[in-house]
Amino acid sequence: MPTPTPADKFTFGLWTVGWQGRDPFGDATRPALDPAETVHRLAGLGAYGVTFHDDDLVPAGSSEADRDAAVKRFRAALDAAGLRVPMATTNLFTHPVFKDGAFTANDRDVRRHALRKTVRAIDLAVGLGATTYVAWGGREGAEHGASKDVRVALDRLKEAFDLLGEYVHRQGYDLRFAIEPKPNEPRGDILLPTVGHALAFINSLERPEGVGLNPEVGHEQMAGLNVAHGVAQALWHGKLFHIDLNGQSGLKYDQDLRFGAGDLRQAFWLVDLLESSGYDGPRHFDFKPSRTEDADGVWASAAGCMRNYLLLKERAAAFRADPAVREALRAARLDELAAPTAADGLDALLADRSASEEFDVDAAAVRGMAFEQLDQLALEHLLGAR
Ligand SMILES: [Mn+2]
Repeated sequence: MPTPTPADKFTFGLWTVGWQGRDPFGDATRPALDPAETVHRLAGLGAYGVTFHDDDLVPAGSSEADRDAAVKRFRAALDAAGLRVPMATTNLFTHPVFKDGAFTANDRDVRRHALRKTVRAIDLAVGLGATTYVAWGGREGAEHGASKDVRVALDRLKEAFDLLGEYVHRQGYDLRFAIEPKPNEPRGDILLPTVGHALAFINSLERPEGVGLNPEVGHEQMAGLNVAHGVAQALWHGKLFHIDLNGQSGLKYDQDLRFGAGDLRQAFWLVDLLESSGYDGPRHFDFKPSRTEDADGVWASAAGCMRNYLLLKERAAAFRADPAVREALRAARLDELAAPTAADGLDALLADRSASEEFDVDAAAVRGMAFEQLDQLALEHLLGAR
C-alpha cells in the first residue's frame, strides 16, 4: 500500500480538517482544532504543507498582540514539523460585512476594506513562504437580478486584481494569484463560475501573467462539467497554478467529500492528467470531513485523501504502461489526433482533391473508433482487475 511522503506534495487547508461541522441546518459537532496541533498531525500523516485563510490563523477581531502570538506559535510549529506553507488566501465571506461580496460589493467602503484585508493577508502569506495566493470569490455574486450589474461588477473585479497585482509587483513578492471558480453556493450565482469563465477574465487584466487558476474538483462538477477537461484546458493555457482536490457526487450542494469519494472515474482521469502533465505544484485537499466524525474520523479522512490519490496514481501508471492499452490507443487513433491537420499549409489543403471531391465520406463514416475497448481497459485498471 502506498504511503504518503512530503515528496508527494500533499497539502491541506487549516479549514478542512479544522471544520467543526457547522452547516445551514446544524451546529458544530466537533471542537475547534488548534492550528499548531494540526501542523503536527498533518506532518505525522506524511503531508508536505498546510494552507490557511487569514482568519483561520488569526481570528477576526484579534488584538495586535494576539495576532503576533498566533503567527509566532504557528511558525514555530511549522519549523518543528518541517511543514511548508505553499499557498494562502483571504476570508472575504464569513463576516456579515461581506454579505453582498467583497471586491464586487455594491458598497465602495466594503470593497476598499476587502482590498486592505487582502493586502494584509498577502503580507502574512509571503512572510510564511507562500508563493501562490488563491482568490475564491465566495460571495461575489447575486440572487436578485437587477441588484448586481454584472458588467460593472466585472469592472470592479478587474480593478481589484489589477490593484493587488500592482501591490505584489511593487513589493517584489514572488507570488502568483490563482482564481478558484465556483458556480454557486453561498450565492445563488457566483461571478467566474467555471474554469472557462476565469480563463477569459484573466486575459482582461493588466498583469495576466501573474494570475492563473485554482480549479476545484467539486466546483466544476457542481456545474455539471468534466473536471479533467477543465484542468486540461487550464494546463493548455499555462494557467494551472494550483489545484483543490475533493469529491462531489453530481449536481448537489458543495459536498467537499474526501478525494476519491465522489466521482471515482473523474478522479482517476484527473490523477492520470496531473501525473502525465508535468504539473509540479501542491496536490491540495480542500475537503470537509463529514460532520458525523470525531477527531479520529477527521484524521482518517485526511489520510484517505492522500491514499486515494496515491492508489489512483498507481492505477493510472499501470493503465499507461499496459501493452494492451498502448495497442488500444493506437486502435483509437490518438497518434493521428496528435498529427497536425494541415502541416502542408492552406494552399495544399485547398488543392487536395482527396480531402474534398474524392473523399469517400461513406467509407470514413463506417470506421469504428474502438473507444469502448479502450475505456473498458481503463475501467479494469481502475477496478484493480488488470
Ligand atoms: Mn468545494
